[in-house]
Amino acid sequence: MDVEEILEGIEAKKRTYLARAISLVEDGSPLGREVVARAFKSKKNAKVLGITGAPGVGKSTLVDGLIGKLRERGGSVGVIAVDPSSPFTGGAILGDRVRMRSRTLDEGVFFRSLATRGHLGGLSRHTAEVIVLMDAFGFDYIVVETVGVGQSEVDVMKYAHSVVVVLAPGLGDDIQAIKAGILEIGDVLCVNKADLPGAERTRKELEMMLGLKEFEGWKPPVVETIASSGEGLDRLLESVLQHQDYLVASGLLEKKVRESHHAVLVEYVKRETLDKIMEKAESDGTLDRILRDLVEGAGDPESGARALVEKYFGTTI
Ligand SMILES: Nc1nc2c(ncn2[C@@H]2O[C@H](COP(=O)(O)OP(=O)(O)OP(=O)(O)O)[C@@H](O)[C@H]2O)c(=O)[nH]1
Ligand SMILES: [Mg+2]
Repeated sequence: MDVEEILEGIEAKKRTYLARAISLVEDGSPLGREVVARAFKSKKNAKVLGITGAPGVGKSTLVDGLIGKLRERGGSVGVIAVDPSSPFTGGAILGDRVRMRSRTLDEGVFFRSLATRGHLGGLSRHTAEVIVLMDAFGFDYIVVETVGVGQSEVDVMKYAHSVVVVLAPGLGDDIQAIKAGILEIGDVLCVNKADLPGAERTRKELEMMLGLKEFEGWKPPVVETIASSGEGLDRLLESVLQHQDYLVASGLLEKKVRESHHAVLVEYVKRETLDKIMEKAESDGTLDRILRDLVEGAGDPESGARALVEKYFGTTI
């Protein structure tokens, strides 16, 4: 398969070509990179939603329910499930975590999971690239689900226009994680498992924390849901769509898009510089030599880094 054939397949909305392009991206193949670069130019402006939160709070169940609501409105949906903690792609663990129970036969829904394959930078970049491919394919909505509440989730959420942070009662760590900064990224806060004891308390804690913060323009609403029964899903979707409207009306969408391009650009520059330097230095033994010097006290990291940049770029930058 060549670039033209894959792009034509994607334009013609053939799912096998989209799947193939995503695999190429995951493999880091030059062909995949070329496809993404070309597909970028036929972007169609899908709405990108992010869903994040601690393991087991009900993200996948929520996504499944939201897909149902979006389908009722006639929208098509691409789903990307990102799992920074799992080294497996499509393996049993990830499969269980993210399986969309009822959507496998729906032509308007396309599901794909991405795992680390070793390095986190790659995962964030691959997510951005898969968003480009799904957008070129023409999905109305792209939903990105990430497991966990760490820095890599925050990185991935840069690509979403609206981010839903999901919590569930009884997970004390959740609130801690939020204090550590995840609140910064939530445009809508969802307290799922509202059928369980403690949901009320979690909601109140959130509202108290929100009350301590100042917001300009958009204050994240707190929405209670019971994803397993579908209760509250309409309100959740409504809040997300209101946020999208707000972004457009306030001109913030443009700023967000620009910021996400900036994040991707940084990832690409890293790949073109840092990743290449480290790969070369590792394969030709230079890294080994520099590290040995550091261990023996014969060198220092500053000079080592300069030597690496100079060696492979022929200049210090
Ligand atoms: N009681 C109750 N259980 C729920 C609710 N929503 C989801 N669950 C259950 O919680 C468990 C985890 O749900 P998932 O949707 O897989 O959660 P997740 O956040 O995607 O999990 P990870 O992908 O592993 O992080 C499942 O057994 C769900 O059936 C809810 O509203 N109430
Ligand atoms: Mg999940």
